Amino acid sequence: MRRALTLSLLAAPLLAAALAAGGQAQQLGSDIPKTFKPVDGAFDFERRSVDIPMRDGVKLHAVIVQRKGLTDAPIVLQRTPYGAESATQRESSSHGAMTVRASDAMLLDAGYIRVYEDVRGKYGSEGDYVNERPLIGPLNGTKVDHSTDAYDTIDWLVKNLKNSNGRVGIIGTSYDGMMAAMALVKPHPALKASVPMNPVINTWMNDDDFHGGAFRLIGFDYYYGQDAAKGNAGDLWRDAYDDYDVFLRAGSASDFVRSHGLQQLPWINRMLAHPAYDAFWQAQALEDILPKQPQTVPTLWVASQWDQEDIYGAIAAYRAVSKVDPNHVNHLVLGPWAHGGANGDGSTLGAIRFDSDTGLWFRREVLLPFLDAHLKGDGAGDTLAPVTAFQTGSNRWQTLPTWPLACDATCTAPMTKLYFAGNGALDWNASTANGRDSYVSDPAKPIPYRLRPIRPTYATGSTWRQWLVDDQRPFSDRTDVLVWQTPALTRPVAISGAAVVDLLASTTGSDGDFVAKLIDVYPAEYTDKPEMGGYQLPVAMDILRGRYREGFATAKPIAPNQALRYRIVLPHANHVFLPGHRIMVQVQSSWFPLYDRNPQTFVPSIMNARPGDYRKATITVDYGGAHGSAIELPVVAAK
Ligand code: PG9
Repeated sequence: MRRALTLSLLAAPLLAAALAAGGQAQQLGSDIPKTFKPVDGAFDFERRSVDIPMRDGVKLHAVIVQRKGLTDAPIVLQRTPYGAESATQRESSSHGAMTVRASDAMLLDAGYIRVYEDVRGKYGSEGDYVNERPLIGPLNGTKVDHSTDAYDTIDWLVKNLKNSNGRVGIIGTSYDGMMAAMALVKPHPALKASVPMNPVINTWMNDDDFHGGAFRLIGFDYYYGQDAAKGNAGDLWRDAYDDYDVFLRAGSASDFVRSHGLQQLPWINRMLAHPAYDAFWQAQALEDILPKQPQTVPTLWVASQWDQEDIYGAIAAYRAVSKVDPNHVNHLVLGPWAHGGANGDGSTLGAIRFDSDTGLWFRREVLLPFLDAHLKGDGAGDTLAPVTAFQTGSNRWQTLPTWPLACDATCTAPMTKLYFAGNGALDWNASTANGRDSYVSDPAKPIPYRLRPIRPTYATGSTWRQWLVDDQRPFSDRTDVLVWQTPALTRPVAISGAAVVDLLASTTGSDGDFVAKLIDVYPAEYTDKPEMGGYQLPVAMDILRGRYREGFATAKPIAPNQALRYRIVLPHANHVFLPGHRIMVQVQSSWFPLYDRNPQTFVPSIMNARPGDYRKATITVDYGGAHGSAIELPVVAAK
């Protein structure tokens, strides 16, 4: 080593002398070849990118992945605003299954041609991106929408993929699930199956952006990432570690928007301009649009019981299309998952265990047989029950003839009531003694929706996806949270459907929010998992903005100090409260910063509330007698 160094030190002056005497310096080219031809002959898959022309001349970018040597193969399409190229670049591998996420690997292995397409205007696709582009109609005067784009894409695929069998399915989760739902509006004849998973069906009505009329502040991160760039704009800046501090400092939703320059994003302005469920939102409601025509494409609607983003859409759409389904081609799956949980390992969610990998079971036993029946065969092999639902608590799958199994908020028959009573009791019988409980709701100290510090939704290490199963104990002993609970149950109580918390309540303010939680309280000592002793598992929770208690289309002030009814319809659940457990209800008036604070003083738009509008209010909940506050439960026989 030392010898080589000595030689090169000796050689350097000689080389310099030779160059000075007129010798030629070596010319350098680029180390980067003009093209690099990958050596992929041994790969077990083929991948190529194409640009597919739409009826208006715009080209949409798509990536096609398939096992090598496939013939007569069905196609599964996914239309996405999140990047078709990256969806197929999970690992750099010679094995196709490694390049896509696990749930897609199953489809590649099963001999499907997988196609991922960027929706118009995003990533590699031309055209204008319109967030949740409304279908052609009053809100869309162009000649294109996601239904026509799906149609044109399918048309191109069956004509150009020579190894296809001409049968196409469409699948997707969340936004991509909405794409799978929109493809059902005037579907292409080659579309033989659709799988909308946790689809956005109505972003105002309890999907991503509003719940019960309360506005979700956490959406700003999503829209910045999605709308501030054609690809992904990255993360919205913060000035504190804890989002509770970030949003409390900012003020109202529109204050936050201005402080971050988000008024440059048209969709955000549209949300701020339409706080109520007005014609703008009503005209986009897919649960109203889809049933306008008979539904003939076999569809598997996939819902998650603890979906922190789109908890409403799949069940609402399934129920709506079931009314126009002459051939019974619609199916529903309800699993014990968070948003998108069906695509991954479904053994646990937060601290909750399900005794098996429910995601894998769904994909193997439901999804694949469903797709095989309709895309490899003519549908005759579809033996799926109308509804496949996981019963949480007992931790087993059930096949059901319909959903909801019990009567629920939309039935005329009564549900089973558990009445609020004195001393924080919940009673199957209406108590004769009237009573009332109160708390002070202070917008200067809103109740955090989960334990602080609250990290931005999409931050690295964020546990946002499991917040709907967070232990509710830290909230039950706050003075601004009211709690009612049963004694330990002596028999199982099973529910299938949407419970309703029916409050008879008054406020000293002229507006206010009501958050209601249906909770399964674990026994104080729990042998299976000691650390779960006393855990307060939220089975279903939601919020109602008081100004909409008579209807979502128009905001109305609340008459102060008058006992009025507030019906908080909770998300659907298929759950059994086991013997030894208790049923609990919690009521409170803020859930921050998931939802913007209600100033508790009526203002035309809470989006624009000014600092002086936010005032303390005393909330009083009345109980006693048959018409006092209660929770209505969709009780079914516990098997
Ligand atoms: N739930 C996501 C979404 C947010 C906002 C609008 C549309 C969709 C998603 O995961 O796609």
